[in-house]
Amino acid sequence: MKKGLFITFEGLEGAGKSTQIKKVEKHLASKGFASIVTREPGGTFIGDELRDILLDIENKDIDYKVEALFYAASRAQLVSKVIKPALQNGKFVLSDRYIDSSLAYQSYGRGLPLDLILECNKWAISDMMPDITFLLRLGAEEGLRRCQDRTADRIESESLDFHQRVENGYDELAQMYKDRYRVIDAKSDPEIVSQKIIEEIDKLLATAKVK
Ligand code: T5A
Repeated sequence: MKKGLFITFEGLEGAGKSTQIKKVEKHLASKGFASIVTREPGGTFIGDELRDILLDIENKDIDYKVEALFYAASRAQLVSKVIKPALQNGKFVLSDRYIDSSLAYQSYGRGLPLDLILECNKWAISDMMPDITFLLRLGAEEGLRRCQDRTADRIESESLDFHQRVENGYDELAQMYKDRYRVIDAKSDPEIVSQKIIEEIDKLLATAKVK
């Protein structure tokens, strides 16, 4: 069965994930590879409904367990309806956030047990892990500063302390999953960031012998 590559982008708010995904999509297209772009939470009808609930600033009293389960539910729907079929059709999937966001935000940020968040999400994604994960590394203060011109959603409006716990969480995850993670300094100009990401993707294409 044909199988495309599954590439995820992680990092704090304002790290530049969406900006970089557009560049990667273009690069892949220039090499003749078809890709789809997904974002989390959301990307399906059910997922978008959950996204509205999760990001609505009015829902301040949402229980952390419910928050974690809603993110996992949105992901389960996305994997079964969009990601899995696309990969099976030989497409590349570029996902703006995935399982690592739940590990970073719901475990390191909220303080929920890492093993439970991991297990529940592995079940949600039917063990469909990314081939490679780019962590766009940027300090929490800088990331929030980049987003200050727009209205903050429920997670973005959390304290700096929360965002710093998420930042540290990502650093730990990058150590834990060294083989899968590529840590990219996201402070530089978007073109420089993009060059580094594309170099890594080209290496992966060469080793994965994708045709
Ligand atoms: N969440 C999500 C969880 O808690 N658990 C989960 O399991 C999941 C999946 C999603 C929220 O949900 C949380 C995390 C999030 O808080 P969202 O709106 O989808 O909310 O938020 P983000 O994914 O964080 O999207 P952002 O738009 O905030 O960040 P991006 O995509 O990383 O940044 P981007 O590309 O939009 O750029 C932001 C700004 O910075 C500029 C851009 O022009 C833009 O203005 N920029 C740069 N400026 C200088 N230098 C660069 N290199 C730049 N790159 C981009």
